[in-house]
Amino acid sequence: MEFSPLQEARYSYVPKLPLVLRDGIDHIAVEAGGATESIADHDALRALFPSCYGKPVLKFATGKGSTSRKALRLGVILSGGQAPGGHNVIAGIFDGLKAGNPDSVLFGFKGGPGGLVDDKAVELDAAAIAEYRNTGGFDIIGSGRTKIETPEQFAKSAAVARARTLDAIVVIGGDDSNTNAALLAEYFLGEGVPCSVIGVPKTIDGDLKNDYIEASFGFDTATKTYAELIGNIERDAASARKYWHFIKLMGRSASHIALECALQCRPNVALVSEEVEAKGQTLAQVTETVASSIVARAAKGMNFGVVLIPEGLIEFIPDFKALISELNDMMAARGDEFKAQKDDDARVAFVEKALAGASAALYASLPVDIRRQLIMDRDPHGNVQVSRIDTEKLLIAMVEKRLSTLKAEGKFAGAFSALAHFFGYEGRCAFPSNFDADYCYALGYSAFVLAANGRSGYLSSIRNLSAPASEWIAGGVPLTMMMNMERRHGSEKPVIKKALVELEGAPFKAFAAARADWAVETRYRFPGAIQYYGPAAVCDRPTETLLLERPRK
Ligand code: FBP
Repeated sequence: MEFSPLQEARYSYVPKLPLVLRDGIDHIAVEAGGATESIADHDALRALFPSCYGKPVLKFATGKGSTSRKALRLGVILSGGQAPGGHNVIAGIFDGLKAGNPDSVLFGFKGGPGGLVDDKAVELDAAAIAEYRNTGGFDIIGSGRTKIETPEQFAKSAAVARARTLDAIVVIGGDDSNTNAALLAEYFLGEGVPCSVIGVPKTIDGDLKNDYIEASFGFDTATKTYAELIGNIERDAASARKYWHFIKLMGRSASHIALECALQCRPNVALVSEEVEAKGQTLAQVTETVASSIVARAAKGMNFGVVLIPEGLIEFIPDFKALISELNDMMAARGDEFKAQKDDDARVAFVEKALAGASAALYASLPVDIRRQLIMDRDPHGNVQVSRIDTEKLLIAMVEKRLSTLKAEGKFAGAFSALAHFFGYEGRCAFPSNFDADYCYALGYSAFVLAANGRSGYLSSIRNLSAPASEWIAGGVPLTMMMNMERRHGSEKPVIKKALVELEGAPFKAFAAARADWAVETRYRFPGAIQYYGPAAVCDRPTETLLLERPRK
């Protein structure tokens, strides 16, 4: 394979570690805090996690180390959607492992958690790792969305851990995958399987965060990639002055990506699903937000603009949410009948008959493509695959309708020509930014230290991220500490709580303070491409979200 010049150059990039991880593993002391509690539902979670519940938060400090120097056997799994930096997590684990003992072995389970259940693994050696250092993608071992949930799957995972005499398994994943990691850790402890389970916080969506996890990896690179593209489109819009660009941005549930891109690029409109839900806005009201910017700008002779739409929007619009939950229930209850329909048209007709009341009316009012997209397969965790629903086109159709009414009423005299875009997959496998390259390598190294200290049921944690890497704080957070009980598929389940955009948080407040001006004027900001070489102020700068949420003291 021929490498691009950037790929060649990135192979020799040396990720920056926090100082505490630089002095060698004999000098890493593991400091433990007091007993912890879950964020809610203490009794239920204590009962479900008798071995893991209440463990202390761990912090690594420079001092007398306790990390084992014995040869270890570790397994690693990439789980869920790709996020830039996954390869560096594996490189960090590998380098830590080999620094501990050159005879240690790292296995990569192929294709996600399913690779553990089916024992599909490959040994990762120095040559294999070298080819993937500082590159995007998850292709070193592949990823998957299998959920380990049945007793058979747990038993098979335990048998694999035993047969391979694994000391630890590191699960690199988002909230659902790390919930799975917590269950696996508990199962292993309960069954006496001598194998730790450690998680690593991954997801471009940015919704796996809390007091101890400041950011999930991949969010930095993905948002910078989208922001570059949005900035370029803004320039084009302001040059051509004839198009409104409707840009849907990935992020299955939370709007962190859309909000971060808005802070970086200052578009005319950016919708935030969490606000839509909090205000109980209908689709018509959301349409009005966009239409009013178009009307105001047209009055100033600007028939162009940029609108950012979070991928998960429709699930936050109350009437849509009700429709989706009725669809889920109906598809679960009458799944066989539904699947027996001969084609898409028949399935749509079947659903139209099966629904009732307001949901039936809403479903029938939607463009046929959207009706089809809403009944596509759910993912293994039961989520609607929102990245496959053309919300941006739905919104364009709604806005067009509204503008023609306003035109007829003499309230809009401008022109409206819209283009639809969806940015998602473009950002998930980009070369990790310096921030993500460093952060991921440190997360991996830290996961190794946790494993080599025999800790289980922890999420690798690197904090103080708005400071330079040398000042980052490494350690581990008990997975149960981030959990609560939520209703899933009709019953109460323990899950890691998803972090949605907080309307009282600094990023949203900064956006809300400026958006009225952006809606009418042209205040575009052009972030440009990710820079890997050059001044730290340009190359190592974290996201606006992180800088606003964790201002440097
Ligand atoms: P994770 O939560 O697994 O990190 O995945 C996030 C995501 O990229 C979402 O933003 C998107 O909705 C979804 O994955 C797309 O899933 P798929 O890769 O299966 O198309």
